[in-house]
Amino acid sequence: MLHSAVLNVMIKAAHRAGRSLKRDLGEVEQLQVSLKGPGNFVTAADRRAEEIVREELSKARPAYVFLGEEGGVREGSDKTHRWIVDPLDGTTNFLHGIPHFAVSIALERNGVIVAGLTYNPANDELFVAERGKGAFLNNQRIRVAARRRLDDAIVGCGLPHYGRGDLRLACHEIIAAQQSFAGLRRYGSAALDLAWVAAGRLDAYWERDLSPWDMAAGLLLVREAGGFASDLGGGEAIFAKCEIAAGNETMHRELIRLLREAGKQASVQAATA
Ligand code: 2AM
Ligand code: CA
Repeated sequence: MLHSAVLNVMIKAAHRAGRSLKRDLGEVEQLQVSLKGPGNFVTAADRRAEEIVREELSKARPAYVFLGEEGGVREGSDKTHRWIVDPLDGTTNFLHGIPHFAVSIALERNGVIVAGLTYNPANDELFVAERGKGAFLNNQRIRVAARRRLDDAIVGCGLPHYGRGDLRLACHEIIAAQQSFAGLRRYGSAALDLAWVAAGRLDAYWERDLSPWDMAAGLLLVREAGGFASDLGGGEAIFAKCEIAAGNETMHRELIRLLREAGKQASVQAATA
C-alpha cells in the first residue's frame, strides 16, 4: 500500500517512540522487584516518548498545533491542522510490565480526523488509516468482523478507574453484556481496543471517561475498516461526552440498545435504594 507523506511522518515518529518505550519496558520489568517500584520511571518514559513524537512531527510539519496527553496543547501558526497524540496508551499495563500498550497519533484537519495510527511496540503491530483509503495492519487491509450473532461475539470494555466513574452503572452494563455476548474482555488500552475492533478481533467495544488522544486514531481506524462508532447514546458527541461505542453495524446497534437498557435499570435501582 502507498502511504501519504504525512502518514509516513507519523509512522516514523511512532517507530522511534516505540523503540524508546520497548527499551524502557525492559527497565520496568527490573523495577517490579524493587520496593520503590517503577512509578517515577514510567512517568519519565511516557514524557520521553511524547517528546520524541513531538520532535519528529514538528520537524516535518512545524506549523501544526500539537495536543499531547503529557504536555497539553502547543500552539502552532496553522490552526487548521492539529496532531492528537497519546505517547503511551495503556500506562497501567506498561507499569506492570504487561506488553499491551501503544503509541497513538491522529491528524485532524479542520476538525476532521484524516489520518491515524496505533502502534504496539511490544509485538510490532502497526494499525494505520487514512480518510477514504481504508485501514491496515502491518500493510494488510483490515475489516471489522462480519459476525452478526451476539452469542458469538467477544466484546471489549473499560471499567471505572480507581476512585472515579460510576461503578453501579458499570456493574449493570457488565451484567447485561455478559448475558448477551459470548465473552467480555478488559485489556486496558482504549487505542488498541479500537484498533482490534477495526481488525475484527473484538466484535465491539465501549468505554467512558476517555480523552481525545485515547480515541482519535481508533475512531478513524474503525470507520475506515467499515465499522460504526458513536457516543454511548448512538450520537456523534464522542469527544464532547468522552465516551465511545464501536463495532460492525449490528454489534454497534445492539451494544447501544443494551447499554441504554442497563442505564435504565441502574437508575431504577438507584431511585429505590
Ligand atoms: P492511559 O493508559 O493513556 O492513561 C483504560 O481503561 C484506558 O483508559 C486507557 O486507554 C487509558 O489511557 C485510559 N484512561 C483515561 N483516564 C485514565 C485514568 N485516570 N486511569 C487509567 N486509565 C485512564
Ligand atoms: Ca491514553
